[in-house]
Amino acid sequence: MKKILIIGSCGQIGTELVLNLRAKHGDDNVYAADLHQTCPEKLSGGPYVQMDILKKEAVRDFIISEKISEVYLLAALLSATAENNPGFAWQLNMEGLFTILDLAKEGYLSKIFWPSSIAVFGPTTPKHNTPQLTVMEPSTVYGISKQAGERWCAYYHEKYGVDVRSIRYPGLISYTSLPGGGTTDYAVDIFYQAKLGNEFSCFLTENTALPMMYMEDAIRATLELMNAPKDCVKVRSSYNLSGCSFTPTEIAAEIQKHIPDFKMTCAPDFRQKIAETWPSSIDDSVARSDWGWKEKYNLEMLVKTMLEKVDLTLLSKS
Ligand code: NAD
Ligand code: AKB
Repeated sequence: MKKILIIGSCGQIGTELVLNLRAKHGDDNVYAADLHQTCPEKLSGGPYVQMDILKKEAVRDFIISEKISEVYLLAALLSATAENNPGFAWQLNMEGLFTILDLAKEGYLSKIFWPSSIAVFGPTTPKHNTPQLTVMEPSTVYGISKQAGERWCAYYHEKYGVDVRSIRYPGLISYTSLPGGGTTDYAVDIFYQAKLGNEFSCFLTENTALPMMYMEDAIRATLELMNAPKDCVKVRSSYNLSGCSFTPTEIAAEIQKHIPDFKMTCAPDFRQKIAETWPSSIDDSVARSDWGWKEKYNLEMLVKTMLEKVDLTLLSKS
């Protein structure tokens, strides 16, 4: 049985990824790790370890002594938070990646997953149907760290044969945990305010279209990529992946089909500038042909599911 470690497991992606991997590989074989001292209730069905990815020697000791064979490295500062602390964002987003890539290079790990983002693209990138290979001049520290990370992943694969796999996730929408400081977070926050019966103040302008994806699709894509035969994974930087793209006006209109009184106003802040540099839609034809990716959720399904599942008690726990 392989042993899997998810670093940054208490976050938006990690919470769901741990549960999915445990269902597949057995609770005891999937270790959740995060900065938090205590294990969140949702992850208490299997092993949990308090871990700081920046404590390199402790991370190495744990992975080697526990004979971990696969790592999903999720710990990072996201776009909005990173802009407020660029130096630390660069340190966190890069140093941890080298620690894990080096362990794989030395033969301790057989496979790594490391997520990239649509933030690797920038203002000079074609905005619509952004291709897999295109101009990439990111203008945020988060985007720069993801682009550099992609190049290092490709380098470690090419030079040292490291089996590292990656997806450029769009903005992810989920109900299990709250998002962690991104530019796409409005598309999660909107559901809580709609269910509370509040007017929603959106930090982007009405017509800012961004690529988004429902979490179930993102987790399925991650597992499909990780399970794909090595030869099918031809892109070792990171794969474009598309779910559905929409604007704040479009998601609000879809919510109004279920909650007719729902109202949204827009008060753009610094995140608007970030969003303007990102694509509005993504061409993921390479992921489709290399490992058979196909999304399931469109905007209509996403909104219906989120309105059913969003749990307002999460707000008081955060
Ligand atoms: P998140 O902010 O919700 O979770 C990150 C987790 O990492 C948190 O639980 C945090 O406590 C933990 N963490 C932070 N510093 C740590 C450290 N030093 N050591 C160990 N753990 C630490 O983020 P997320 O949304 O789950 O994103 C996970 C990854 O996916 C990130 O690399 C992010 O860039 C990428 N990504 C996310 C999205 C999205 O929409 N959620 C989109 C594109 C890419
Ligand atoms: C963010 O907005 O920072 C993330 C992302 C798209 O990487 N959701």
